[in-house]
Amino acid sequence: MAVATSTGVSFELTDDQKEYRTLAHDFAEGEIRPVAAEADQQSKLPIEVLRKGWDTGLMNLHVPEQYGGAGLGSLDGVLVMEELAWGCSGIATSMEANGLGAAPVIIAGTEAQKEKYLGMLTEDFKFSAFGLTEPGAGSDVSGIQTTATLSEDGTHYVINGSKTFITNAEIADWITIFAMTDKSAGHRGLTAFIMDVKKPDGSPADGFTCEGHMDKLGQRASPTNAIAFMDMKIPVENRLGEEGEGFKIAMKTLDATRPGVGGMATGVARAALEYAMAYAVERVQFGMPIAMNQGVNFLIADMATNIEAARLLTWQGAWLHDQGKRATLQSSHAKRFAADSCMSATTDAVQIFGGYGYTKEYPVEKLMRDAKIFQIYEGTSQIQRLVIAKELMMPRG
Ligand code: COS
Repeated sequence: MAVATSTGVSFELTDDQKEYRTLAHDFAEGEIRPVAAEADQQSKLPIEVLRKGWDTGLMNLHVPEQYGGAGLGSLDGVLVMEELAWGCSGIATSMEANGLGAAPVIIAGTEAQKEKYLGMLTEDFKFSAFGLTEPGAGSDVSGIQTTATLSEDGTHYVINGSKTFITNAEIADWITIFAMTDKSAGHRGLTAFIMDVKKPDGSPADGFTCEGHMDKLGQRASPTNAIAFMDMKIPVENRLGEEGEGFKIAMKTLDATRPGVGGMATGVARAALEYAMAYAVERVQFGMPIAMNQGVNFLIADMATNIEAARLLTWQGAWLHDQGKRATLQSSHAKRFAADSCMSATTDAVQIFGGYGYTKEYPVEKLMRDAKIFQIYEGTSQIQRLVIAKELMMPRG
C-alpha cells in the first residue's frame, strides 16, 4: 500500500495507483463529461457510458479478483472515485453504487453467496443496490419497519415493507436489504438479506415493486427509487450473517464506503475550483481580471486548501481500512469534511461566476446542486458529527 513505508508516512502513490487514476481521469474526460449536462437536464442515466466503464474495469472496484472484480483496495478506489466524480458525480454515483450493494456481501457473505452474487456483477453487466433507508427511518437505522418473518418450515423469509432513496434500484438485479426479524430487539433485531428483484425474463420478482426515477435537485443522472415488498419470499440461504447482525453489517458497510463519498466530493470540489480559476483570470471587471481581487483570491485559496485537506482525510480513512483497522472515526471525518467543503467550494464557484454562474449556460450551478447530496447520503453531516463525537468520547475499539 502506497502511503505506508517502513520509515513512517508517505504521500507518494504507487505506479499502479497512478495508472488507475489516469485511466479513470481519461474515462471521465472522454466519456463522462461530454454527456454530463444532457444527462443532468434529462434526468437520465447514460447507460452506454456505464457499459463502457464496466468494459474498462472501472466498475466493481472492490470485488475481489477471485470473483471477477478489480480487487482494488480502499485507497485505490477513492482515487478512481475522485476522478469519475470530477467528470459527473451523478454518473459516478451510479457507476459505483454496486460497491455499496456488494459491500455487505463482501463483509458478511458465505463463499456460495459471494460466488453467486459478486460473480453476477462481474460476469455480466448487472447491478446491485443497497436497501437500508425507509420513509420513516433514514438516520435512525434501528427504526426500520420492514419485517422479515421466517416461514414455518424454515425454508424462506417473507418480507413486507418499503424502502426509499435507493440508488440504481430500477436497474438492479439484486438488492441488499435490511429488515427486522425481531422488532422488540431494537438494533439487535435487524437482519441483512440478498434479495433477487428480477425474474430470469427481466420482469420484477413476485411481490416487488419499484417506482420511477425521482426528480431530484442534483446528481440527476443517477436513478433514485422507492421500492416496496409485499409478501416477498427470500430463501433462507440468502440471509447475510445471522439474524440480528444486520445493524453491524450496515455500519461496517458505511465505514467502508464513506471514504469513497469523500473521494467523490473532493472530485466535484476540484472541478469547481478549476472552472472558477479559469473564469477568474478571463473575466474582466473594472479594467482587470477579477482574479486580481483579493476577495476572489481568498475564495480560491480556501477552496484549494479544503480540497487538499479533504483528500488527505479521505486517503487516511481509506488507508486505515486497507490495513484492516477500524476506520469509523476517520471515515466520518473524511465524509463530513469533504462533503461540507464540496458544498462551500461549489457555492463559491457560483459566486465567482456571478450571474452567469447561476445559469445553466455554465457548469458550476450543476456542481452546486450535485454537491448537496454529499451532505445527506450515506449519513448526513450531522450524523457524521455524532459518530465522531461518540468515537472520541466512547471508543469501542
Ligand atoms: N462498526 C461495527 N459496529 C458498530 C459500528 C461500526 N461502525 N457502529 C456501531 N456499532 C455497534 C455498536 O458497537 C453497538 O453494538 P452493541 O449492540 O453490541 O452494543 C451497536 O452497533 C449500536 O451502536 P450505537 O449505539 O452507536 O447505535 P446508535 O443507534 O446510537 O447510532 C448511528 C448509530 C446514528 C451512528 C447510525 O444509526 C448511523 O450511522 N446512522 C446513519 C445511517 C445512514 O448513513 N443512513 C444513510 C442511508 S445509507 S445510503
